[in-house]
Parts: sequence; C-alpha cells; structure tokens
Amino acid sequence: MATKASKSVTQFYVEYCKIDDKLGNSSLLGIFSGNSRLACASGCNEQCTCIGYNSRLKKCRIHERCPFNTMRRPEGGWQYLVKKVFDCKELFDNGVTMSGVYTIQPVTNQLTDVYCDMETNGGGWTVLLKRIDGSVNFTRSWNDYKTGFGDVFSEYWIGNDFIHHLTRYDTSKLYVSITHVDGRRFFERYNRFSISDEANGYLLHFGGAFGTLGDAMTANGFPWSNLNGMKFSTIDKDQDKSPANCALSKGGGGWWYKRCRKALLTGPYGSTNWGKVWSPTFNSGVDVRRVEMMVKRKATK
Ligand SMILES: [Ca+2]
Repeated sequence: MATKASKSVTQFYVEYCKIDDKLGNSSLLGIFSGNSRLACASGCNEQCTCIGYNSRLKKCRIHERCPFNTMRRPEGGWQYLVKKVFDCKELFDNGVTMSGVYTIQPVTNQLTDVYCDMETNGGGWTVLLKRIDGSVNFTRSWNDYKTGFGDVFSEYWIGNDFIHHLTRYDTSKLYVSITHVDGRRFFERYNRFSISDEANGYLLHFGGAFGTLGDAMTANGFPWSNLNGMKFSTIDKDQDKSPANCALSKGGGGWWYKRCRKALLTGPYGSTNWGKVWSPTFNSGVDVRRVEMMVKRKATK
C-alpha cells in the first residue's frame, strides 16, 4: 500500500530535496495532520504547488510555492515535493494565475526556480532574463551562462541549457520587454524562438516579430546584423563573426553576437558602455530601467 501511495504521489510531484529540513512561512496555505505524502497531496488544491511532509510529526505544510530562497528556518524531518510542471505555461494551464517565483522542471530531475509572468500578454510566460536594478553582474563565463546565475527574486539568467530544453519542442514564442527610465514599456514578440543544445553552440532561431520595440534581432533586415543562426558567445568563448571578441569588446555579457550587435540585453546596467541595447529604440544602457526576456509554448508540448 505504501509503495502504491508513494508511486501515485511521484506521478504528479517531484522531490525538491534542496529545501529538506527547512521551513518557510511565505505563501504558506495551511498546516494539517497527515500520515503520508499522499495525505498531504490530497490537501494541495489548485493554488498549491508545493507540499512538505514530516513523517515523525505526521504533519503536512502546503504552499502556494516554496522557492529555495524563502525556506530558511531549520527544522529536521521535513521533506518536500513540488508539482511536476514543465514550465510556467503548464502552471498557468493548471490554474495558477499569480505572478511570482515557482519551481519548474524543464528537464527530468533538474528543478529550477524561475519567475513566472502570469499577467503579460495572456500570462504563462517563463522568464529567462530579468534585469531591474543592476544588482547582478552579467560579465560572466560560458559555464555561468550555461547553468544560469543571479537571483530569481531580482536579476538572473536562467541558463542556456534550460532555455534549450524549454524551447526544444519548437513551439515557443519569445517576448522581450524593455522599460525606459521614464516608465514607458516597449515590447517585441517573436512567434518562433528556440536555441540548440550546447554541442551545437546554443544556435539561435527566431522569426515572426511584432511589437513596439522593433525587430532589432534582424536589425530590420540588415543581413550583417541578423542574429538568426548565430551561436552563443561569452568573454571566454568567442563564436561570433567579428575579428574581435564581441563579448569582451561590448561590455562583458554573453549573447548571440554577430559583428557585434544591434540587440544586446546583457550589457553593463546603467552604463553608456551598454550601447545599442535594442537599436534604434534603445541606444544606451542609461535609458534602460527594466529588461525581461521570456518564453511561452503555443500549445501543450
Ligand atoms: Ca570573434
């Protein structure tokens, strides 16, 4: 019986060991007695995405969400499960409509905390890149861009391996949003967006632009600036088409550089050294307050 119960739980939930033996009260929906993980799961409604079970105390804690940063208080015996979801779109389709930090699993056994935008353009967007205040340094190595860095509650890059997996079904849209320091928010949506795996250089594919920013990634048709088919480059791995290393010469951020750019979302925040952020709409980093880059699958995978 125990085996069967445990099986049915792990069909819909995945163990989130990173926060075991800890407690957090943010987004806590309830605490109740329970004799098994299954009993806890049965109290986890649509709004709930995370459950804690303590087999010694026979207690359950259910959370709207329980990202790593919010679970800080040590208490032995707690084990956690999160709802098994591929991305923010799946959460949204399951009835989660509040924007915030959730845990997703784009690759089997690889959980990551991510910001879900459940409001913009129909909701269900998985945020890949977020910049709001310059608190995170984007001058980073290939390996940092591969695995991801920063703080999901402020500024971060989700990681190229995750971007590859999130877009691997080739049904994803991309939404780029840049907010001017004067408060005006611009966007560009691409109806197709995917990147290859690391072995192929995280090759960029996109198309179908629409929005108020303009299509800087094709430089509005200038072939020498079209980023389609470009590999990813970082300060320590030059795969661009320039004799120089664009990542080094243009401020340190990793990107799908060509020679070197008309679009670059990872330049030095608040600096004039971040030129041509999204040309011609944003030509200097000093004009930029916020940047978001996010994806959503058109249909279920
Ligand atoms: Ca080069």
